[in-house]
Amino acid sequence: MPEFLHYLDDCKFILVSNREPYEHIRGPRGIEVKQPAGGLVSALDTTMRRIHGTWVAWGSGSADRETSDESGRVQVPPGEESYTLRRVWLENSEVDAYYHGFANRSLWPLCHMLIHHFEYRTEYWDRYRAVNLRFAHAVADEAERCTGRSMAWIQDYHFALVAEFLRAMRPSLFIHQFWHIPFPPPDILRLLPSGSHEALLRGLLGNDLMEFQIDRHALNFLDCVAEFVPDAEVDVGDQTVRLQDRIVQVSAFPISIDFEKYHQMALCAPAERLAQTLRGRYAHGSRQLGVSVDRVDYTKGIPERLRALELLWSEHPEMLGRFTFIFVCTPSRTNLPAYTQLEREVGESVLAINRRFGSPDWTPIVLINENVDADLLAAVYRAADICLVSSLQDGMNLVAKEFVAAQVEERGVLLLSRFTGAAEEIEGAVLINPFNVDGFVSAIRTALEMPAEERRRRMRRMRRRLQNNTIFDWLDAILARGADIMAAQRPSVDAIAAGVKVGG
Ligand code: ADQ
Repeated sequence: MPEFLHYLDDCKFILVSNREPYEHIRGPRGIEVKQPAGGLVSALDTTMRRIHGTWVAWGSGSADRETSDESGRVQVPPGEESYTLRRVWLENSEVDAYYHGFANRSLWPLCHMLIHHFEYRTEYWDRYRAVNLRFAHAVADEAERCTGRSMAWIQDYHFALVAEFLRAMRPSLFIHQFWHIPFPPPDILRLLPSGSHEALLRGLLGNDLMEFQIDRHALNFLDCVAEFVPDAEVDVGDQTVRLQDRIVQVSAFPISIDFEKYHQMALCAPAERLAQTLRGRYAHGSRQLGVSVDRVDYTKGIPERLRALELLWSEHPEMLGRFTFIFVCTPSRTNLPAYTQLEREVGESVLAINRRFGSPDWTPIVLINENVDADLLAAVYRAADICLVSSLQDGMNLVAKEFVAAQVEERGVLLLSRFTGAAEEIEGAVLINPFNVDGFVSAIRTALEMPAEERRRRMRRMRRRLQNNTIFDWLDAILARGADIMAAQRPSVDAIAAGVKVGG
């Protein structure tokens, strides 16, 4: 892991995300601490422990209030206390309108260009603004507590308006934001009621640096700014926006995973034993093993994947019994009807496929409907011969990268939707268009029939790429770029601090 402290010099680092890294929960045995699963939280937590920054997040745990001080602050991790977690309190009605509402019913489908799922309510937008303002106040307060310049790093689409609010409160703060999901072109963003698409863009232009997964998303953002923010000057070649007297830089930084961790988890003896057991059970003889892993989400192309499998087995009966598919599919966002309905549909389709094609010695699809620990996932990835990622749109898709990192025997073929950020970054996968079911079916056949040597060649190429582009390289690139821009801004920031108008 690279050392990040030197980028920050004497400046305080404030991270902002919707989810908190530690939740205090009241359980039968008293208060317990829970760390949410996920590679991103764990990589950011490791970094925060080293740089002793402050993490501002929604205090969502049932015992969060009683474990924090009157400003919502608590030292974490428990027992180590190396950085500050500053919790922001939200009422249930605010979570409904800001998080389940504007973030997940409006922005999420819009950014993924799945507009039939797009819903907008004035209340969603009003609450989103109010919650973003509250987060901005919390960050400004944290920045106030230190003498030097601070750097605020905002995560994701829950906080499109925070940077602009913050800039008005603390003009000298360095603010940047990583947008984890795609950014839509102007014709899609204009579905937001007039006024709110411009407000959203102005919110993001409060940043000094806007970070996207891939260039295409950055270019969509620049196109939207050119179209909807009349006083902004966009330079597409330089990827900058001039707004009033400020320059906003826009860039792509493809996120990744902790490659070494996944590699080691897949390599260890228990994972090897489990992979053998799985192969013995589901892929004996010439039978192969397929895998897919996702949250149940309409962006992930799950019905499209099931349709392709159904068509494969109905149109090519010689493929019956040739492979078993492990479908790891965790329910998510279960308070939104679109998600519960999809979960029901997935369960029903799997049952129907298994009834139609299964035989006494073969179950075509094994559905695992729950959250699976990362070390178990690593063993499943290791055991597989093919992995299907069929997102209709996806910012990056970390499952694709985890599969590659866990393929220690270099046997597996990655079938990857061309609409994922990962498809634009790594070479060696078999690319698919999930909307083209016949193409999808023939790609599955190609993968199943691919000779071992070609599989190895492709997998090696992808592994080499990911080994040198881990989540820590991603963090390093972002912080290095932030530090460069901060250094270049120093004279004008000093002038702001001194109350002098630059060039005046
Ligand atoms: P997600 O939409 O959640 O992330 P993805 O990038 O695939 O999508 O990450 C999912 C993570 O959850 C992976 O680490 C995976 O292992 C884990 N996961 C999924 N199902 C699981 C299960 N059943 N059990 C255990 N773990 C499971 C958003 C964007 C992506 C972007 C990431 C990071 O939508 O495009 O890649 O953020 O920026």
